[in-house]
Amino acid sequence: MEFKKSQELYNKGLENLVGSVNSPVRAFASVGGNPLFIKKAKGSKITDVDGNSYIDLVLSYGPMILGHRHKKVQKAITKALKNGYSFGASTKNEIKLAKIVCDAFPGMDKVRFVNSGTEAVLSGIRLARAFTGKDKIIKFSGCYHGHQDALLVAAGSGLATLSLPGSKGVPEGAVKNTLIANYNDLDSVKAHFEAHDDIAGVILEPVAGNMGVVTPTNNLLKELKEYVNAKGALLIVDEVMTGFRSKFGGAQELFDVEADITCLGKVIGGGFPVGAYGARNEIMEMVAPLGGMYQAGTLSGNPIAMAAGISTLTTLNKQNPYERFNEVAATIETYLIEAAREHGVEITVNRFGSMINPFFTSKTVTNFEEAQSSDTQKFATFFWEMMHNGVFLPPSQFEAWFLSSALSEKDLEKIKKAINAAMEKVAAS
Ligand code: KE4
Repeated sequence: MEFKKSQELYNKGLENLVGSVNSPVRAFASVGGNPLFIKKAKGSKITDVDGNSYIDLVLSYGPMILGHRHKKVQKAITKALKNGYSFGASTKNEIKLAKIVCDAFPGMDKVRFVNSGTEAVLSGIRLARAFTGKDKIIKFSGCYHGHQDALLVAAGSGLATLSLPGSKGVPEGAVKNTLIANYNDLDSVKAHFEAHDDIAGVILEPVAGNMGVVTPTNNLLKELKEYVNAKGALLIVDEVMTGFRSKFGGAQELFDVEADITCLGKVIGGGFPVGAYGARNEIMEMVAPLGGMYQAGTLSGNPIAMAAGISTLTTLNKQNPYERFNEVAATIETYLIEAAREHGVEITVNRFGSMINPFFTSKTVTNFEEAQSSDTQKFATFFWEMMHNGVFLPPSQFEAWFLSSALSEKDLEKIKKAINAAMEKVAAS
């Protein structure tokens, strides 16, 4: 496999782009080598500028759940483009997408669209503070909620991959109201409530996907909701990754728990920049122009992005691919476990719905510390061999592989072959 043109573009991009990327995880820092430059994608495949084609398990880190360039989404965007790109005023499609979203999440009477998951969480946190009149927020180590100052204290995803304990440029004052708990450890949350009486809310990924995949144990979401509400705080569920992916109503539908505030992104825009936050009326009525909590955005509710979101969610709801996602993920888990056993490689596979990833460790992985015990060098070897065998994975141990409904049986056969070749390479490394 040649990466000559990607290399040329990488070098050219260094002049005006930081690391030749617009998001750190794309830099391939933790797997070595240089970032891929993509030319095009269709269905389950993505093609780089050197003409190498891969089965795509990155899917833009989640949004492309229908696969790339789905015909219904393409049609909806093309139609919307004919009316104009952005108006700075409301359009009918914002109402349409808002209804789809609020119908999917019973805990949401109203929603506000923004332009990214970061913006959705930033606003959700501000809303919890506005509604409760309290300042502190608890987050879980290893969970990543976007790059707002207050939450870059123990983030997973990019920061974990880059092993930075926080971020430069985040002032002490910005994080003094952020408390850190351990995922799947309710007692670590209770300890904070025993020590502080000004906690506005607790935020979590209901299924963690930014330290690799880490699933909640022992009814975590339900117990957290009951405890946090009893303490006069709000449960903020970050469904940027799990929303519409683990189930149409997100992890909340699966675990039968209603968040006080829900944050969304990724799939909701079908590949276009859309984030959202929502809650029941009494909470959302705090938001300007109705209430005193300010939040705004030039391109919020962008009509093209709304059209992409409506067609993506409508198509997804009709397809209802969730059972098949579970089956395909179980099949890939079997491929990984069997190949690892055959080649004597220690792995733990965590999966949840259409999110899956192997950790190169013999330990179970239920939190960030255990995730960090995995052998990232082995992951790097595995990653590159998968690439050479035509499967594009997120270039980091601390990410989730994503499935799309465009994956075919033939793709699965190719993934199986690639996993066997990659596991053999790891065993020999
Ligand atoms: P964005 O601002 O990147 O749209 O969303 C931030 C965010 C919020 N919450 C969760 C649970 C998330 O997973 C994310 C973003 N996820 C990463 C992937 N781990 C996006 C990829 C990237 O940073 O380039």
